[in-house]
Amino acid sequence: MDFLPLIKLLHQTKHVTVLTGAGISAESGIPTFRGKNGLWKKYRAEDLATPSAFNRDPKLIWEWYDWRRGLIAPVEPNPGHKVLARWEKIFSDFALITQNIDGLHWKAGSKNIVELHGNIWKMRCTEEETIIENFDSPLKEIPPRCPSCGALLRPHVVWFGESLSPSTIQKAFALSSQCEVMFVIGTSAIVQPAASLPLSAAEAGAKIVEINIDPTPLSPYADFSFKGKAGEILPLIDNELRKKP
Ligand code: BV8
Repeated sequence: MDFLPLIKLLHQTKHVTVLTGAGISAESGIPTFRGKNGLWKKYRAEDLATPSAFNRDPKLIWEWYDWRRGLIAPVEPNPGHKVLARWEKIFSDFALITQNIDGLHWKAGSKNIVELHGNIWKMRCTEEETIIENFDSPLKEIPPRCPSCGALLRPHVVWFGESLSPSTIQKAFALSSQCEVMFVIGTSAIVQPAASLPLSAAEAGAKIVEINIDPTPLSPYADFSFKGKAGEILPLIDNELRKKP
């Protein structure tokens, strides 16, 4: 794989934005959504990750999130997450936008993260809208209840058919349309509005760098496309970047 043209570009680049999906956490042992033994294969997204599914059977939905929390709790960030945490320090203007709710970018040391779809370690009171951080795995009580008012808590994530928070989506589109280079790592680029972020970056003149084990609907728009695992390719690019230009 020839990284030189990209490395040359990155040595002249100040503003880098990265968009990640489930693929960057795959090498940490977390199943992706649409990949082999992907989460959705066992459950249809619209059956579980929707407000109507939660209203219909909050216990079932919390059993599903408790199961996913149990998958995520013991795993560690992989070299892909760690390189992005390092890049936050070496590029003067670096932003990380993730669709992942697993919190592994935080665990890897990234600080400047836009979590588009929320975080599985946060819960929200369905009455007071207060947000509570909870790392219990397994959950002590299913469904969990608000410690102050006793109302049902829900996962602080964005479900299908629910809008993203306006401030979050505005920030994500701003970071996309102002960057010089946008990395798109481990996403099938299907779920909206996340999948439109790279297109708005390209429209604004940014170079698109896609890293994925498979082609995606975004591949035709990518200026650089590296086919392979994020946890292997990002360290290779980083090694080249460390070499003096
Ligand atoms: C909204 C949190 C306004 C919850 C998630 C028809 C057309 C267009 C849009 C719609 C439509 N119908 C409905 C919509 C809107 C819908 C949507 O986009 N649906 C899709 C399915 C068509 N979007 C919404 O509902 C959004 N809200 O639009 O509000 C509105 C309201 C009402 C009606 C209309 C509009 C909310 C979307 C957010 C939903 N919540 N997660 C939870 O997780 O429980 S989405 C969830 O799925 C993830 O967060 C992520 O975003 C998505 C999964 O995608 P990826 O992360 O990309 O994962 P995937 O498995 O698909 O792919 C993994 C990739 O990695 C693959 O390409 C694979 O090759 C690669 N890979 C694997 N291993 C590696 C690797 N790459 C590198 N290295 C490896 N090792």
